[in-house]
Amino acid sequence: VADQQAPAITVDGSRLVDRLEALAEIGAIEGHDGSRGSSRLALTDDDRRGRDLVVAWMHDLGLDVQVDVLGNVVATRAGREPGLAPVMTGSHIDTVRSGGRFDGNLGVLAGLEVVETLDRLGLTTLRPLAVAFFTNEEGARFAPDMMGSLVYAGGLAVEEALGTVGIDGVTVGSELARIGYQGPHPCPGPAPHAFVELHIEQGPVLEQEGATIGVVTGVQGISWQEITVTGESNHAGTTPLALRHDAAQAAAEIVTFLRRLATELGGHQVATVGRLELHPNLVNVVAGKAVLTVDLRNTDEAALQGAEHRLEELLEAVAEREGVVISTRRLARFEPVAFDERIIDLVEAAATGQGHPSLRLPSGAGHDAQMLARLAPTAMVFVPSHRGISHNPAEHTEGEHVEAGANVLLEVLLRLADHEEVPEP
Ligand code: HGY
Ligand code: MN
Ligand code: MN
Repeated sequence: VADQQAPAITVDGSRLVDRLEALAEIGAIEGHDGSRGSSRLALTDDDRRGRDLVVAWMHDLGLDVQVDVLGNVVATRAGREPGLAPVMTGSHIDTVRSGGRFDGNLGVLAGLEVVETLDRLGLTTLRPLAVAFFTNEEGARFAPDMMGSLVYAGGLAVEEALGTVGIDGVTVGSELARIGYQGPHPCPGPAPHAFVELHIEQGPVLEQEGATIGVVTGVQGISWQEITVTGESNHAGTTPLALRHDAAQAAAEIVTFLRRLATELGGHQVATVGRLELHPNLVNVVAGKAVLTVDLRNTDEAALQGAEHRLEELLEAVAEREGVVISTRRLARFEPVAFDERIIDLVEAAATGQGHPSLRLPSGAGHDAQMLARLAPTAMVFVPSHRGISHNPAEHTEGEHVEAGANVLLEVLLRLADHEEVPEP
């Protein structure tokens, strides 16, 4: 009898969507348009509740769950050859304050769905499979972003990470202990054989191009800094313009300069002022102080450095003109990362073989894969974000795209864990 083509192994998309909805209920928030998202800032009680739910699912699936000193959680499914390094997948389950239901969560829960699918079919891969979620991927409360995976990959010392003070004045270490997730396992963590992360695109490209699967080639460079402008508070009514040292005026010039700079540089250059605080923040007082954050990104490292330099020059000019003192504090700096060509090809082949239109593209957002790429051959699978919206309760990905992404992830993980050898880095 001819060798029958084994029916393709597929995930249970509705079970995956159900888990996404259940996790989204923790720290649930409502957008102005009635959409529902989640707010689970890293190491808050809502993050703890989200962690507890996902860890319970990991235990239900019989996985060996390990928590490390930064609260990274790695759940491992035994392979036929236990001594082999696992093929790892995963992402994050912390969110920004205005988070959606898919950012990060999809990658972690799709990993659990892959495990449950293999269990249902009684399949055991040659290599162990690991599903991870990393601490504080967002970096919104404690900078830098991808903190947990950065420490896991050996890019940031444990003590430095634990001592990081958040925007609310508490440290990572104290919050990690408070929520009960300071585990025993050391960082840097063991290098996996390979790492593949499923994530929503969070941008408009796949939807605009009619592609279901994004074959991610790499992640762009990220530069975060906090800028403090110190002027002089004064009376809004009596102070002549020429005598003002107005921190709000200086901050506004920085914000408008950055939009002009990104427009001028073009390409993938983007610039964002996400946080802006004035002091004393009162209607009749010239602002004596402003604290703002700048997020610069580009796929090209030289162009990103150029943008940083242009900003430095602007800050000097504004300080001179307005008679204010401007200081900066580095919050994060990651160079662009290129993913592993072999795994990129595996992702593309799986998408094509499953009949999904795919597109190669760089990631505009930072991801844990950006850090794991320091340890092992790494790549990512994207699925479309409706209208490219993310970091917003309106973030949405169609159920069929969730399922397609998980099926591509399943096939790539099986090839890495069973058939295809990926050359050691
Ligand atoms: O900032 C980022 O790109 C990611 O959402 N942490
Ligand atoms: Mn994310
Ligand atoms: Mn995010």
